[in-house]
Amino acid sequence: MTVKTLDALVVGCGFGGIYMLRELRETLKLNVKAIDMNGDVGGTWYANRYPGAMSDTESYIYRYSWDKEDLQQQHWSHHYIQGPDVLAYLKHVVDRHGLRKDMQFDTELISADWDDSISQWQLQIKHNNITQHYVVRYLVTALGILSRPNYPDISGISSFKGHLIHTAAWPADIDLSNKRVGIIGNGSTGIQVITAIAPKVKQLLSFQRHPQYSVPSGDRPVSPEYREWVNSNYETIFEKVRKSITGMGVPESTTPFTSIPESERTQVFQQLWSQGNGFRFMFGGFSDVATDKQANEAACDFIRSKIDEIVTDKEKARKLKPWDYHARRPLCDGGYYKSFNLPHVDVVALKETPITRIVENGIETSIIDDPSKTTVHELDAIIFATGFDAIEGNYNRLRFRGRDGLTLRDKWATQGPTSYLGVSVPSFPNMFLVLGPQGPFCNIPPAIEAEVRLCRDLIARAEDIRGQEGKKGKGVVECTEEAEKSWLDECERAAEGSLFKETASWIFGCNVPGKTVALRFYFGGLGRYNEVVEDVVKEGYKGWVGLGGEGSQEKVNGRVEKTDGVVNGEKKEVEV
Ligand code: NA7
Repeated sequence: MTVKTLDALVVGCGFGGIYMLRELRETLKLNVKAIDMNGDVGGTWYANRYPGAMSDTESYIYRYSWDKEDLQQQHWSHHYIQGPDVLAYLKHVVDRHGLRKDMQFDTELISADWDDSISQWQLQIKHNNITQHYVVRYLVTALGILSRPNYPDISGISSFKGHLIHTAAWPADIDLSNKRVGIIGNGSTGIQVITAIAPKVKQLLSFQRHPQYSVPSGDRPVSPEYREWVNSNYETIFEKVRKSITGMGVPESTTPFTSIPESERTQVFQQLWSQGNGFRFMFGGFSDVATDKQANEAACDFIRSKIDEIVTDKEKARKLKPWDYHARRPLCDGGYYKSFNLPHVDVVALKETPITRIVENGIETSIIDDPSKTTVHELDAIIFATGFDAIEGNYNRLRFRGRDGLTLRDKWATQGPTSYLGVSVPSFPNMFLVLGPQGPFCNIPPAIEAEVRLCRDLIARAEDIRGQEGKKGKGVVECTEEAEKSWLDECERAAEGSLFKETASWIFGCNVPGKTVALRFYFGGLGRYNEVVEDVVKEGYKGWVGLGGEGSQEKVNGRVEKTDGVVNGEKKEVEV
């Protein structure tokens, strides 16, 4: 068997994997490779090429902050970036930094086993149906939090004779014009697809379980003056983003809802609505919409009144109006509710008329009070906009076996996925997760940057220690159970009082039947997360052993000095 050695393998070539590869190769000068199951770079943006895909972060911060020259040169036409433009940007970054030569596509990690005898990871990866074996010191997983598609558990799916499409695997050649289309799911993805395809299809039915609160995106072209302002202020802009709660580039209010007169509150919501952006609406006017029931209900009422204003058919408006807290991921759109004014667009309220099964020519629903009365909605295509097995979905699909044979799947089976600061798991030495569980809930690129830098610095420290110890040094770094526990406690504290906790969504794992419902994010904000990381680093990487911090090198190496099998760091192929 041929075993190739590398210093590090990065799994995933999306936002996280690209930056990690760059840092390990350019900053740490390691021999590193990045692999991805997809046919090219882009991660979630590669897979989710559905019509209407768009980032809802201000475009000038939905990007890397570290290439200052590129920030000045790479322009966006609009305030929000469309999916194809995000993909083009990531390809541009990869080519600009010559990263492609260390990337391998259509390549899947199959298993990763920690080998205590050599203090390295034994990996199996598959490319063109051929399994390859690698031995690496560092394993970095940038698998994406929203990348394993969630298919609904509805009977009869395979009997459908028309097109079956998941938004996270959108076929390049599908033409939906003149088709009768049913779409299941109206989260962030569903409302984007509905808005984009409604004017083009023959008929569109939204099969909706929970109606959603959405506000206008406010997208518009970027003026030259605005662009100039952004270019001249990038340092300050990114500094503010790193210190903010959401990292979204929207103002974050410190004004409690009840602190201003009742007569002025609607006006605040109206102003937010006119400016656009779901995060601005939730965080920009009042500080407590996500935590205070009265503030939240007022926000809900405001959006419900807008639905009544926009949607002319009273019955459609009734079905589209949400009743629960406005405490899922905030949404925005480019005319979602208005789409239902088109005569060929309608909503099927699944709480009243649930899906009984999928049949060969469409979706069958019944009536909640009389299940014997069924209706078949005839369709040419069914779109599943049913989201993802988020956060741990891709980890559970693979085999990660850490110290003493423990698999990540088993470790996470009962209490849900856990980590220390989103990047490290006890008993999984020298494994670094980009956007693992309990990372900050915020705009993704700045969260990725924070986590990649932390992983890079941990690896750099491990490399230093390995160097100091001479050829026999292993440079093994691992977080402790206590550190993970204390971070989980901190995450629980930060989520206390959040209405998100009381509202079922993918954020807590409620969207996949059988998934453990648990806290999967840090709700303390990106700024606070960055402060915690800074403190941890100042305290000698508190919580990790093997880096000269609170633990000792001996403590970790004591466990791994059992044998002296050395494959370390050789940049060549070896036969074993
Ligand atoms: P989401 O936000 O998880 O939305 C999935 C949607 O699919 C949501 O409306 C669900 O209804 C619906 N769904 C899921 N399963 C079913 C079944 N079995 N029957 C009917 N409806 C179902 O995924 P998205 O892709 O929209 O967004 C995920 C993130 O990606 C988003 O937050 C952005 O950050 C990018 P439910 O609300 O559960 O009743």
